[in-house]
Amino acid sequence: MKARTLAWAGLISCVLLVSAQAPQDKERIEQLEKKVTELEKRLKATEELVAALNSKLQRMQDKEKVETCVHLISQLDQALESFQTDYEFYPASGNANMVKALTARGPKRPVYFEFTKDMLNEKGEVLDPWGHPLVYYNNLDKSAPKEWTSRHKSRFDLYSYGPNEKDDKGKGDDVNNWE
Ligand SMILES: [Ca+2]
Repeated sequence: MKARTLAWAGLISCVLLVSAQAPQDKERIEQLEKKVTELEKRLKATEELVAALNSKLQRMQDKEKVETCVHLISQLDQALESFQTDYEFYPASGNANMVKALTARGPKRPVYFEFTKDMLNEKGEVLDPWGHPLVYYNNLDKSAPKEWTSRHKSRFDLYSYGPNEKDDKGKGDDVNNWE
């Protein structure tokens, strides 16, 4: 009998203890939930910041690459003019034809343009800073595709696909030698 009373008393004290702690636990859980929500917000904000920084970095890299590309096209333009001065014609259309002609030894100079290995692909085409071959059309040899609208009628058109890495036929973000 005594043992039973003691057991009941123990059980009642446990219930009382749990019910006494319950509001505190609830509060604690709520606090923890708040913290989790706060951390989730912070994480989201951090992710957004990282995305914004990556986008800014990408734009900066693209800007740098565009400048490099403009410089490369301008240098090739000059080299092609030097070639024309010596031979009185421009190299035949096609990137690899241009590279081949410009690396041939001219009568007045060793080569018209020195390409480093990393500037060329396995087909011997010169690449833009995004790794795509430049497009070169000699507008006098009439070998450009029919749909091509030549800009330098009596010279050549040279362009890069630009930062979007897509052929916009010299328009859009393409980097070219006529604008
Ligand atoms: Ca483009």
